[in-house]
Amino acid sequence: MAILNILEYPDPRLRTRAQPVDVVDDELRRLAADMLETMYAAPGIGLAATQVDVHRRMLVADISEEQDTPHIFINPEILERRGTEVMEEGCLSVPGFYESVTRSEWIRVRALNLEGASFEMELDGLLAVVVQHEMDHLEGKLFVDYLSDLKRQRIRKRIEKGRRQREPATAGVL
Ligand code: K1U
Ligand code: ZN
Repeated sequence: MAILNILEYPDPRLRTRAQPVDVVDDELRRLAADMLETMYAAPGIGLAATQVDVHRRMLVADISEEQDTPHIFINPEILERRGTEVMEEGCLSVPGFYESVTRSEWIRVRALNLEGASFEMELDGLLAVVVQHEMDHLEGKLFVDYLSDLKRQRIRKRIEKGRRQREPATAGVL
């Protein structure tokens, strides 16, 4: 297994719409294992393939404290949704920022599992929020898109400033 690089906002590759998975094969199963390892190491409670620069419709999630209840959704679709709730969200691609986002409170999702079999699952609470957040990633959408332009610009500037400070000073070396 491997820990994959997570793209950071405002990387334009995060805006790519992921393509449906045609075949669930060993390569996809390896990617799912690598995504779970990457999510657990981060640490995070969800990860979409888009965030590791693979533009296929797959997401992983695990909200358990013990990191022992992984969920994998391939080609996920929301069949039904009910209610709304506001929850504070974070994102491994927008590190260090947490903001309130309104999502559906309850969803019924259909997806494929790692054997390529279709399943349906009813979700509520944090897992429903995480799955909706990850499904947005597969559409090239980020939680910062729900914020005001001002808030989004502030977050973008702080992330870019942090990146500049972490980068080695190469200016003037040539
Ligand atoms: O970047 C991502 O998509 C992962 C993201 C998922 C998420 C969290 C909260 C609300 C909606 C979606 C994260 O995992 S951010 C990190 C985080 O929330 C967390 C990390 C460790 C323990 C508990 C939470
Ligand atoms: Zn995210």
